[in-house]
Amino acid sequence: MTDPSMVRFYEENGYVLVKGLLTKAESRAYRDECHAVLARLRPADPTWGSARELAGGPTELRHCHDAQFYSAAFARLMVDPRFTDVAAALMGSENVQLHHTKIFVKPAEKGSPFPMHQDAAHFPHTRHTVGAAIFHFDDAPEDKGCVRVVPGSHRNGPLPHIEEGGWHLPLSEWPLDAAVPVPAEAGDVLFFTYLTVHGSGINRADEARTTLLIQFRDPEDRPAGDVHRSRGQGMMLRGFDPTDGDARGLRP
Ligand SMILES: O=C(O)CCC(=O)C(=O)O
Repeated sequence: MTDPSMVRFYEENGYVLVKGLLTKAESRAYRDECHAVLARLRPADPTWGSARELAGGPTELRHCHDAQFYSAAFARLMVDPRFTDVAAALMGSENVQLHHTKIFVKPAEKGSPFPMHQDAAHFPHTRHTVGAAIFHFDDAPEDKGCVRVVPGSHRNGPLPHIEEGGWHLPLSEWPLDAAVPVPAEAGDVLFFTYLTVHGSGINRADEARTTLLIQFRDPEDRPAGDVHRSRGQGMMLRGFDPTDGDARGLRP
């Protein structure tokens, strides 16, 4: 799955879309699992305050943090070498450690957008190895609110974010429309660095957009602050942790 051109593209642009990492049948099964998990949970809408401003009307988002605690299917996916080998190659590390996971479902016709931001503003680290992998379990064309990126933006380092309305970049300086859409098909996985400026549009289509996001890091990268702790954080997805995780307060 990994080849040098993929790594070069990621280093240069801060993201890469890996086509067909999962089969269509696997994607369908994971999509069903996401919807089944959400159906068992109390509905919670994590739509950012500023997303409402972008949408100009009410939108909705369904989510579940730490998906692997709700279904073993996601625990298996997190350690699948098709994913972890790519994550390792892109980070340039043999070892891949979990930061957190989340399911997002953008409901049909009214799925919430995400204003442009860097994930680094939400959970800063000292070595900036943190990356995201968005698994697409159904097709995500532009009208379904696919992810949009600013290629090369990771090279400018962390940018100041506005706290109010969800920790994002100023809406007028970073319009969603100016970012490059990355439409994806079921089974594709979008990898991007936590410094890559990204966001996503409204789902206006007649089908939900269903994704799982896995945030990962090199275990030798340290959080710059005690923020955004999640269940299972620090779990090794590939290789081993060469540091003293206990000393870093990873044990609850
Ligand atoms: O799933 C999306 O559309 C974007 C999610 C995102 O930007 C995030 O969780 O940081």
